[in-house]
Order: sequence, then C-alpha cells, then structure tokens
Amino acid sequence: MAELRTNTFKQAIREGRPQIGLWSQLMHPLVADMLKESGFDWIVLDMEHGQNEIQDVLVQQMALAGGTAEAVVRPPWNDQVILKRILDTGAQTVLIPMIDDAAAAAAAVAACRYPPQGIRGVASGMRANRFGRIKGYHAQANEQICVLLQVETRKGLENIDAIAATDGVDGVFIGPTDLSTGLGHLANPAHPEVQDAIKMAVERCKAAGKPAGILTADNEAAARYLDWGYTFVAVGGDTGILANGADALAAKFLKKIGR
Ligand code: 3PY
Ligand code: MG
Repeated sequence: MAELRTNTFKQAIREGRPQIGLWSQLMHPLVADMLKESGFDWIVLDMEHGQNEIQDVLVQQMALAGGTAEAVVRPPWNDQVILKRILDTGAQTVLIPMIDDAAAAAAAVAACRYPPQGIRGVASGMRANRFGRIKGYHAQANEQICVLLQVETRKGLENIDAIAATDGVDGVFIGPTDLSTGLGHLANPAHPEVQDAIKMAVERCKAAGKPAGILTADNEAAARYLDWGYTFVAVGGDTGILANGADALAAKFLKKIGR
C-alpha cells in the first residue's frame, strides 16, 4: 500500500534546522537526476523566471525522487489554478511569488488546502496520491504541504508581520532581487538599505515564529544570512554553476594558448 511521503523539509524548517537550497532553471530531468545526490536539502523548480511548464516540473520531480532534496515548485504567480495543477503533480512544497498582504497570503494558503480548510480542487487519481493508491490522501494532504510565500516588494515588506502571522504560512522567503528593485536599487541586493531590510525581515519572521528563507549566489552573503537567522537559504543556481564553470574552463585554456 502506498503511503503519503512525510515532508521532512517542512518539519526541518519548523524546527529551525538550516536547509541549504539550489535554484534550478535548466528545465531538464537529466539535470534534476544529476542534482539529486549533490546533497542539497531543497531544489527550486522555477516556473516564474525559469521557462518550466507543468510537464517540466512533473518529470523533474520524478527525477528528484529518492534524492536528498525536497522539490520546491515556484509557480509564476499566486494563482489557485496553477497551484492546483502543481499540487496534483505531487509537489509538497510551493514557493509563491509576490505576496503583498495578508489577504494574498490567506488566498495562497487556501489554494493549497482541501476543503473545508481551503479551496484546492479535488481529483481522485493523480501522481500526488500515487494514482489512487494512497488511501486517505485527501484527509492527510494538507498536513504535508508546505506553503512558502515570497515577500519581495515594498508593500510586502510593510505587511510582513501580517503575512508571516497568517495561519497556514509555513515560511516567508525574501526575494532579494525584486525587493532591492522595489526599494529603488535595481537588482542590487548588496545596497546597504536592502541589507538592512533583509536583516529586519528575518527578525520580523522570528517574532512571528515563522522560518525565513532567501537566495543568493554570493557565498559571503549566504553565510551572513545564515548567521542572521535565515533558515532555508539557497546558495546558487544551476544556470550560474554551468555558465561560470564553462567560462572559467574556457578562459583558462584560452589564456594558455595566448587568447
Ligand atoms: C528575487 O530575488 O526576487 C527572487 O524572487 C528569488 O530570489
Ligand atoms: Mg522575485
């Protein structure tokens, strides 16, 4: 008899155990298969700024299954229809962008929960319930789904206490690139005003009793964010790893041949 997978990532962040993540935008199950044993605790399959469609995140989750990392699927928007489809693929953790207030937070949570707690549409046979093999899936699913909300605008930052306090929000993720832009420093998270906001945000989340997450490819910043108390920190992305590795290797040998 198939059983519903316990969401150990959700448990870990609830208990404040740091979780190291990676962004994946390369849109291919072979990449997911390659990354699954790299040791990361969570890997984002990105439908917002990555070009992933629903089939892409489906097959990448199949490839990640049995590895070290929780598949975290980011929809392009806080949209109950796309969230329903993502959850039906078996994703147990979602990262929802651009949450600006408590009403948007509550709507996001509701989209991820079956009635009566929410409004998630109900199907009987899909990958999420092992095609009908997980008996009692519908009664257990809400408990295993982890809802992470992105605060990444000036308005979202102003409302971070209410967003974090919203029932059913399992974690708050600060989107540093959008947030920096919203604060008037286009794509510049390193700006002191943005750094102050990032530091303040984790304090607000702690006060609300919710774990906070963030992404940076800057290793020093990642270490600093962990020191500030961020619990789930993504430390890079597969596109950057490949581009930087390829550039460095080419440059090394081009230099050797005098170019
Ligand atoms: C952002 O930085 O805006 C993100 O959404 C991801 O880090
Ligand atoms: Mg963003």
